[in-house]
Amino acid sequence: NDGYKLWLQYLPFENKAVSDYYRDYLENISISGESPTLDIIQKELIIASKGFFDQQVLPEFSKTTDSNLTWIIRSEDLPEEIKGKLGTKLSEVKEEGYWLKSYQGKIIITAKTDIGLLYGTFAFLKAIQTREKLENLDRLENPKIQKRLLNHWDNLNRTVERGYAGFSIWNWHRLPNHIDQQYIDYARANASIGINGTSIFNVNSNALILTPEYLEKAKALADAFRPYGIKIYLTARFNAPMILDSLPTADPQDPAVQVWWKKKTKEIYSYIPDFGGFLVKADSEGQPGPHNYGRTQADGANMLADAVRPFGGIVMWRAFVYNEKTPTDRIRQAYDEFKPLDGTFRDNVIVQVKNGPLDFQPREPFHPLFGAMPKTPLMMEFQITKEYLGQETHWVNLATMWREILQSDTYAKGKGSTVSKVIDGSLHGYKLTGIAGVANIGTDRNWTGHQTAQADWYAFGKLAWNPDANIDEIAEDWLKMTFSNDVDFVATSKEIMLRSHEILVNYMTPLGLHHIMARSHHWGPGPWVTGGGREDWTATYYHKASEEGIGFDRTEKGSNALAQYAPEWKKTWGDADKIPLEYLLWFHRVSWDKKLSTGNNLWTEMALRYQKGVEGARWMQSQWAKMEGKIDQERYEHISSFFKIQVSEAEWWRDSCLLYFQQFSKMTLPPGVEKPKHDLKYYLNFKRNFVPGI
Ligand code: BDP
Repeated sequence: NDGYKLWLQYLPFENKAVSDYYRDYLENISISGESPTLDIIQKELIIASKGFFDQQVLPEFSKTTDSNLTWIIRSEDLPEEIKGKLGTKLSEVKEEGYWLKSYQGKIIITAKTDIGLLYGTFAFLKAIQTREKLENLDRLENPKIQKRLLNHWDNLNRTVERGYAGFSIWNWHRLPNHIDQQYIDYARANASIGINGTSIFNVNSNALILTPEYLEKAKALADAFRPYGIKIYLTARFNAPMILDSLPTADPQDPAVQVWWKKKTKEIYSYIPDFGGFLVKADSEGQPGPHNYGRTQADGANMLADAVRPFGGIVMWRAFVYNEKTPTDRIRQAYDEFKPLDGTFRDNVIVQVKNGPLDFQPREPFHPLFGAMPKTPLMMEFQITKEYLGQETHWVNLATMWREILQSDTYAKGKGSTVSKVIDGSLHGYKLTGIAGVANIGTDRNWTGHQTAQADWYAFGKLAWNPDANIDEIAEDWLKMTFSNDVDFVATSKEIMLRSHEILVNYMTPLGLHHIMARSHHWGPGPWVTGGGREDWTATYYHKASEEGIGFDRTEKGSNALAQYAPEWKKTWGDADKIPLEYLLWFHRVSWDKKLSTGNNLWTEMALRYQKGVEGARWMQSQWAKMEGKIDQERYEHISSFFKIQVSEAEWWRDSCLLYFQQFSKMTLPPGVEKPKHDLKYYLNFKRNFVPGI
């Protein structure tokens, strides 16, 4: 088992009793109606049964409901009598929702749309995979967020920006004629977790993607994904009119530019009638944008919004806008730029905001734009690929980090104004809602490099469907569906998952440290990174370590980025004695001998946390070792070997960071912290072994 089947393993039932129990529901199934999506439902049930029953049982399908125990049927087609019995609750099922209902000994999977039926079928199969009792099933679900997207940062040459699982799965050369089975399995996996959109190209875009040759390829993918409820989106390079048609400008106020985008958009819709819209990275890290013409982000976004509006498309405009001219603090820029524009965007624009104000660090406070733009829909951007979290070889459960962000309180409308309520639209009454995850998928057989990084893809989908979903349950379901229902296995592995994020933060960036990774490729420690063209791309800019202390003062005495948050936060985060230690050095600059709430001084606390992180990684490894024999050997060993990397890299982070910071603290390592394996010089030179990155 190489992991290719993800969480859709449909592993054989463990014994006859379990098999007999579910058999009745899987043997005879009625599917009312006809459509490509209903065909997919049928196929999925066959795949599942083949797995569950080891090829021994195949479902029989009928169009009529009759005696079958499982019904898959649109709500409008339900027999009147049953409609009556189900009552008004039936009308609570919305466009993409479904209702899984046990009714007089049958299981009824009903929905308004065929996509709802597909989601309902996956929910039914999940109930079986996780060994739920079916008799009392009563699950009515509607997605809380409308646009649930993966963002691929895939390039035309098939490299993937910040991709750690091989090359891009989009084989541009073979498209549009060859639709690889992997595309179909990709669509199945996404549909099984409710993802309904995919932006297939890098945000650092290439205008070529908008040319007929590539539109034809995108169309082929769109056609393949449509019956799975997945729409295609494309990234728009802001100066595409200049690149593709030699226009003298890309100024959004220039009528010729506006006409160009309108024509281009019409052309895209002629290939893909249900094209979702554009995703744009502008005025950031060298990407062209409205700033080049003295225009605002709203000017740029609105021009594209007007082009897609006649076709029902949207524009996802990223808030990751910053430049090298940051006077004091890079992390202030997005808020300073976007907040004054609140209410000036067209209603088919949604601003896509990263979870934190810097850039996908192992831990950041939530982005202050959440809660600050009541008149402009904001969507969340999470990074599923682990650029800053050990890339593909560290096991870290990202859902834990995402929950921390989603459940953070913005106080925008008083206590309880969580980020999740901002993005599900309920707080400000947004008409458009969305969430995006930067995909961690590549050509590796197991899709994601680390077997357990599949869990991040899975959890992203689940949180996109419901940002308040319980992440313990998500982890547990994923383990059962992916590996085994063995009680010990699930309990032990779940504990590893749920503790993994804090462990990683401890061995990488404890106490609110951030951006201390190696330059450019971002793999491994680099607290010494300094100089070069851009200060805001160095580590020293962020930690500011000296003999006096360490940390970035973001209070009123410093950059005052803290003022971008609600005043309630000032009370705790603004006070170095009250702030949770997790964020201390993010907001404060403190002396090495400062006494902390733990009773330790800063230096001792930092050293102990690094040590704790390493011990945590070793604990994860030793817990995992006990899992041998409980799952297939192939995946067990794959994960075991990655643990060797994770533990040694945790030690590398601890040793090199402590040696580096010790130059400033000038204090000895406290008891309990292991002596570094090498001297600082070794770690400084070590970086030379890496090719400066993509
Ligand atoms: C940073 C990545 C860079 C991306 C950028 C972005 O290092 O490769 O292009 O984010 O989100 O995290 O645009």
